[in-house]
Amino acid sequence: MAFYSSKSRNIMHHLRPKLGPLSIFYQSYWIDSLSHHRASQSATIKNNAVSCNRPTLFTFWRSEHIKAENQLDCWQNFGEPRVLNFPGGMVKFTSELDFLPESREERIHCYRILDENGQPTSSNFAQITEELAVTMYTNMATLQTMDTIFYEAQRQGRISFYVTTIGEEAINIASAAALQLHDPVFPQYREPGVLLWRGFTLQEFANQCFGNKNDNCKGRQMPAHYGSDKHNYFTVASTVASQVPHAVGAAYSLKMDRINACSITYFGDGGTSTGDFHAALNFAAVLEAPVILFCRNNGWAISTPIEDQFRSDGIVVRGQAYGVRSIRVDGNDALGIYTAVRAARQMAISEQRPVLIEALTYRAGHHTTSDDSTRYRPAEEIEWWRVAQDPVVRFRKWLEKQSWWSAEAETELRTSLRKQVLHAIQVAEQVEKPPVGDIITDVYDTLPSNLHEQERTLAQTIKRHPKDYPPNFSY
Ligand SMILES: Cc1ncc(C[n+]2csc(CCOP(=O)(O)OP(=O)(O)O)c2C)c(N)n1
Ligand SMILES: [Mg+2]
Repeated sequence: MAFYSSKSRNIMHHLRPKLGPLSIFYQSYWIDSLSHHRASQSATIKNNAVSCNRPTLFTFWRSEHIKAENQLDCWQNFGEPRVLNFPGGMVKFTSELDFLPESREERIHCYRILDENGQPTSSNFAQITEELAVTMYTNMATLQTMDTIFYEAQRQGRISFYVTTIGEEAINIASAAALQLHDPVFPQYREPGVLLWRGFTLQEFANQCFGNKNDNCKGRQMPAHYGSDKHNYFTVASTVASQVPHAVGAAYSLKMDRINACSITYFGDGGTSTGDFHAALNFAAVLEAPVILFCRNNGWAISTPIEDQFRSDGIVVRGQAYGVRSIRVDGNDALGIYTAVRAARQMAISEQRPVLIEALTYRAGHHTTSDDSTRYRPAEEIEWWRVAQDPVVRFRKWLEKQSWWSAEAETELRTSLRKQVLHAIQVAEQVEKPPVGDIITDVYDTLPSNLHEQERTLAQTIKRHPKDYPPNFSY
């Protein structure tokens, strides 16, 4: 700081006699441009076009700071300086002892198109064709059916674990619909709908949950920890938010290779309490990485409510704190989410910048099958969100208003989906488990000796205690 001030003073000392009254002009220019920047800093979506007439307050190039002419306004007129030319841009001085308040007077607004009755509240959304809208709806219904039946299968002891997306179907499907297959996805664990949208079949989901020999993870992951190279969907790692820095790194790599794509990562409100989230956000901002940081703020991190998680106005304000363009959307409005993610993708790629989306929603199911959420939250609260705010019903109402969907189509779809999911489970259950030896393949070219030793011990244990292992458990 002292260095910058003394450097500025020296330059000014040499230049002031040459510039005379011009120096006053420079100062008022800077002050005007500061207030202009503040007024125009929000990015808006109007008439389906993204409008971001927004020079940033922050100057990117440090060298701007030491350009001689920029120093003039700091120390002119033989009086007190009115602005400080500091790395990052001009800073106005003030004699007001004003602490920034901990929050704004009004909470950040939430972008929403469809109200609870599926009625559009404005025409400010991306137009979608009947075909796309119906495909989105059938995918949301598929996800719902898969959740219901897989959950029951866990309760019957047929699979060991499951995670539902109940209440977050719109987030899953509408965001996926706004992306392209070549946009890599870094999921937390409550976004299987993105993979479903990309073509992962019900059979593949079932194979993974049963960990059978057709499971593309070879039975080496917990159920519901899907991943698929083919679908550009990185494998779920349920260490929350550990995937966020990976997504930023991948986005930076896309940028370096000049690939016309962005990466996307999903994480929960709880995930934002990790160091990984903050480090990733800052890296994304500084590297100008084309990444969409999608936060599903569903009110709960297992039994921890958001009031015990943070005191900021949700997550959206944190984006701005790190210099990342951000928006808050209604997580139960498929049209709103689709529009916001499409716009975010366009900005991320064309402007090479990160965008943060906070979707307000509610985890209407238990955290996982290992949880009973009625132990820590009122049943009426769950019911209100599950029924009155159901994103699938809301979207269906809109489809019906468009005459794109009917009661008959609904009955037919639901009957067919139930059959398909049950069939996938029955098939997956019959398929034998992968060979135990697979547990140590695919990592090393040449197996290290300690793994050889563990392999031998495991084989002996299975031989000694055959009853503790399934009959078709082959080595
Ligand atoms: C780094 C880390 N810390 C703690 C956990 C234990 N844990 C598993 S899920 C979870 C809650 C995450 O909540 P949130 O990010 O809001 O996602 P949600 O489950 O609500 O979708 C926690 C704390 C974990 N898996 N990883
Ligand atoms: Mg949560």
